[in-house]
Amino acid sequence: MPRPRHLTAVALAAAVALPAAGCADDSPPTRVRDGRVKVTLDDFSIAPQRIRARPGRVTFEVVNRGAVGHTLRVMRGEREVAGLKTLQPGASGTATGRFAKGDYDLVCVLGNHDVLGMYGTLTVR
Ligand SMILES: [Cu+2]
Repeated sequence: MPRPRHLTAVALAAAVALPAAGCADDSPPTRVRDGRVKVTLDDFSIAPQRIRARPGRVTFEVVNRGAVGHTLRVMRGEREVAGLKTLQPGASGTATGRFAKGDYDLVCVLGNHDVLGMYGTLTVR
């Protein structure tokens, strides 16, 4: 039986409606190993949603498993530290940045995808 995608999107949107909780994903954060981490974009999610890294260079190996185009930007406030152009469905790419200690946001900047659930965090310690 096919997975009802619209229900998944609604559930994610509901989770976003509780920003103070910050626990849409209860699994432990994914640790960057050897400066690399795999990220999967879907309609409408970023997985893993929480990533931890040591200061330094990090390369995100990104694949779009969704049915529409997606991007990944890693932001510190308004500043983009790493990012890639729009990935069409099935496409993959990499984004590399140099990260100091701090808290960063992962986001797909297309349409209202962030509101639909395409957001996450990178914590560098
Ligand atoms: Cu998107």
